[in-house]
Amino acid sequence: MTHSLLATLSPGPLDIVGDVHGEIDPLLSLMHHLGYNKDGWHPNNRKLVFVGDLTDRGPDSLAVVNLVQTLTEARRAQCVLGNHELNILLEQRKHDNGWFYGEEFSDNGYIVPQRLANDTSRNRVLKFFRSLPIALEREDLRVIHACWHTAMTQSLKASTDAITLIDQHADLITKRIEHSGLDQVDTSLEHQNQNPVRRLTSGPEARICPPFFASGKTRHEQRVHWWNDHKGIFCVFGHYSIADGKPRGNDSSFCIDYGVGKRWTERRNGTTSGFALKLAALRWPEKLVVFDEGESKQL
Ligand SMILES: [Mn+2]
Repeated sequence: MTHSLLATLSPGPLDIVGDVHGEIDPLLSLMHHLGYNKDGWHPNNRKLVFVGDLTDRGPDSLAVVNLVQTLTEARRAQCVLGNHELNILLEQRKHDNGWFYGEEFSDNGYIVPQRLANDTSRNRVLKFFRSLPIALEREDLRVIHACWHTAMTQSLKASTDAITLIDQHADLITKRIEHSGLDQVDTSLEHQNQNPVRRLTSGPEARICPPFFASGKTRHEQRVHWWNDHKGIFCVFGHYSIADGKPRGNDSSFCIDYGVGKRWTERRNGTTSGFALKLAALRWPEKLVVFDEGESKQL
C-alpha cells in the first residue's frame, strides 16, 4: 500500500519525540516516563510521533528503527522522514552513518561504540524509511523534520515516494538554471531551497559572507532560522539541535531536538548518567516538555 508524503496526523493526545539518533536507552526511558509500555500502548490512548533522524551517532540505530517500525505498524506511532533517513535512502555515506554500511564511526581516533547493520537489517531499514511520509498535519498541529513551508508541503500530496520526487525536482532545477550563470554556491542553494524534499527535511539555507570553516570544510552556506517568520497552525520540528540551550521556535512553532544525538561526546568524556544532552517529547495539547529521565517543563 502506498501513502501520500503528506499524511494525516493521528487524532487525540500526542507525544512528539525529538531526534533519537540511535539512542535506544533514553528512548525506552522516555516512553516509560510518558506512561507507554514497551509495545507503545498508553492507558489514555495517547500516540507517539517521531520527528525523524532516528539513526546515526548513538549506539543502536537498528534497535531504534525496529522499535519505531513495530510501533508504526501497530498504529501506535507515526514518524516523518528526516535528512539522516534521506541520506541512507540516497546511499550517501556520511561520517556518522557508517553503522548502516557495516563500518565503525570514529572521531579523532575515538571509536564510537555502535551496533552495525548486516544485509538483512539493511533491507528492512530501507523498506521502512521508504514508507515514511515527509509531513503530518491535522487541524491544530503540524509535524515536520526541519522546516514547514506551506506551498511545498501541499505539493507533497500527489506524491508517494520521496526518492522519485527529489530526483524529479533536482532534474527540473538543473534544467532551469542551466544557462543562468549561477556560481557553485548559488547552484547548491537553488537545489537546497527549491527542492521540496530537501527544504522540508533539512531546511532553507543562505549564502554567508565571508565563508567560515567548520567540521573540516569551508562553508559558504548557513542555515536560515525560518521559524522566526512562521505563522498559523502550530508546528513541531526537530533537526536544529538545541544542545546550546537556545530554544528555537516562536508562538506558532517549537523545536523538540534537545541534542541527545551528541550524547556520545559526553560518554567519551566519562559521563555515565545525568547527561546534559537529552531526548525529549512535547505533550500535545498540554504543551509540556518531558525529558528522558522524567523531568518536565511547561512550554
Ligand atoms: Mn536532521
